[in-house]
Amino acid sequence: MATFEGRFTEAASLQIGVVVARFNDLVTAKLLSGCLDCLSRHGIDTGEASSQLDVAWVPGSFEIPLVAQRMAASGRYQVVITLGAVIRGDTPHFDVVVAEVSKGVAAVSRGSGVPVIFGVLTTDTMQQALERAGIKSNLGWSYGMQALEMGSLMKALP
Ligand code: INI
Repeated sequence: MATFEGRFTEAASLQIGVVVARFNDLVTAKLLSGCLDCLSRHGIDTGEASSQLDVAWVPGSFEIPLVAQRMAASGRYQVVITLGAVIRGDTPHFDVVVAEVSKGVAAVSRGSGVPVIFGVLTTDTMQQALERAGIKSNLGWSYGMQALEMGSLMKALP
């Protein structure tokens, strides 16, 4: 029997692409900074001149799957992280955007074979989103951990 697990100590061998939505950037910029903090403290070079990490900004979460697909298909990245914040407010647009981004990210991941981390917050209020982006904890950090784990696991699997 073989058991496969991702490690958090293989950052040196990972190239990571991040797609982040500008919509609700009060939230998404905080998710990005939590995510980069996690990656940096695990050994990923997150500096301006880094050749290990690229960040692509898109207008909103609806556009995330297209750019994640381009990154995954490039062959350059072992893992792609998506970051967004869809806040219900009073608009039915919420359901459309959430359905498209969630299904789209899953389809990109399965279709490309590259793990794509789903870091899109879906909340009823801005307050709830901010709580998940740093006021209470920063889920951006968790998405960074999940990226390291999946990048490592996919390398380990036959
Ligand atoms: N995009 C988001 O990332 N979050 C939202 O809450 C949101 N709402 O509520 O409308 C949102 N809309 C924009 C959408 O993602 C696209 O950028 C836009 O429709 C253009 O295609």
